[in-house]
Amino acid sequence: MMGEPLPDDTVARLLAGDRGATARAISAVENDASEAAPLLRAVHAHIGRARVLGITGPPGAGKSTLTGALISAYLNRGMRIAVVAVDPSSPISGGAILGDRVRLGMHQSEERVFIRSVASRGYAGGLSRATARVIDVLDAAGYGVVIVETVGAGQSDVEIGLLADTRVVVCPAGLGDEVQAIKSGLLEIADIYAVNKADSPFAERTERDLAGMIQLRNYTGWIPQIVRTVATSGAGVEALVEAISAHEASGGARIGPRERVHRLIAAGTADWVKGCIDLHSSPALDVLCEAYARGDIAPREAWRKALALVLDRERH
Ligand SMILES: Nc1nc2c(ncn2[C@@H]2O[C@H](COP(=O)(O)OP(=O)(O)OP(=O)(O)O)[C@@H](O)[C@H]2O)c(=O)[nH]1
Ligand SMILES: [Mg+2]
Repeated sequence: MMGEPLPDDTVARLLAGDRGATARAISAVENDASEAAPLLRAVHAHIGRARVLGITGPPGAGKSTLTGALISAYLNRGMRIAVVAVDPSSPISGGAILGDRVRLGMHQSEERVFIRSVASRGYAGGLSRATARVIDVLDAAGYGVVIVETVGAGQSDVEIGLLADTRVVVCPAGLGDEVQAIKSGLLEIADIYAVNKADSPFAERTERDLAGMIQLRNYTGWIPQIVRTVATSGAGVEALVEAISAHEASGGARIGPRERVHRLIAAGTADWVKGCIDLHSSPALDVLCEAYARGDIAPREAWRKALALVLDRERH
C-alpha cells in the first residue's frame, strides 16, 4: 500500500514532537510505505528513551479507563504520553480517556498526549513488527511513556507483550472466572497485576487467587506485584505507577529498540520453525522420531536434526 509521499521536513518535525508529522510517520510505517524505511533509518539515532508499558487483560476489565488514569498520573509528573490501542472494541479517544481528561481539566495538556488505534488485521510483516515500528516513531517524537493496550485474547497479547518493558495485566475483581482465563493465557507475561474494579466486594478474593497463583511459580528475579485499582476513581493508580517504577528499577526491565527487535526475531523464528516442523513429513523425520522415542538421541540433538530438515527443505 502506498501512502502520500512524506514531506521533506517530516523527520525534523517528528523529532521536534510535531503531532501532524507524528501521525503521518505512523501511517507510513503502518502501511509499510516506501517512505517508512528511510524515515526509520533517519530517526534511529533518536530512539531508545521511551518506556513502553503493555496493558492487557480480558474484555471489559477496565484497561482503557486505567490507561486514562495512568495518562493523568504521568501528565502530573510532567511527561508526554502516547497510547497505541490494538483492536480497541470501544473507541479509546472518544471514551474513557477523553472523558477523564475533560473531567480533570487538562485541556492544556492534551498536546502532551497522543492516542492512536491500530487494527491487528492486514499486516504482511506481522502485527508485532508494525507495532514495534509505531513505538519507535512515538519514541522519536519524544513521548517518554508509550502505553500499548491490547485485549487479552491470546497469542497477539503474548506477541505484543514482547515489545513492552513492563507488562500490566488488568484483572477485574470477580468470581474467579477471569482469573482462570488469565491463568490460561496471560500468566507468563505479567510483571504487575492490576486487580481493577476494586470497589467490588470480590476484590479481596481475586487478589488472593492471584497471590496463590504467583506463589506456585518459581520466579527468578522480579516477582509479579499485585496492585488494587479503581480505574474510574483513580484509586490505587499512584501505587500502580510506583509498582511500574519499581519494576523499571529492578533492572533488566528496560529492553529498548534493539532488544525489542531481537525478541521479535526470536519469537518469529520459533513460530516459523514450529510451523514448518508441524507440517513436515519425510522418511528422515520418521527415522528421527523413532530414534527420539527409543531414547537413542538426546533431545537437543533431535531438535538440531529437525531444524536441519526444515532448512534443507527450505533450500529446495
Ligand atoms: N466499578 C468500576 N467500574 C469500572 C472500573 N474500571 C472500569 N470500569 C467500567 O468498566 C467498563 C469497561 O471499562 P473499559 O475501560 O472500557 O474496559 P476495557 O478493558 O478497556 O474494555 P475493552 O477495551 O472493551 O476490552 C466501563 O463501563 C468502565 O466505566 C472500576 O475500577 N470500577
Ligand atoms: Mg479498551
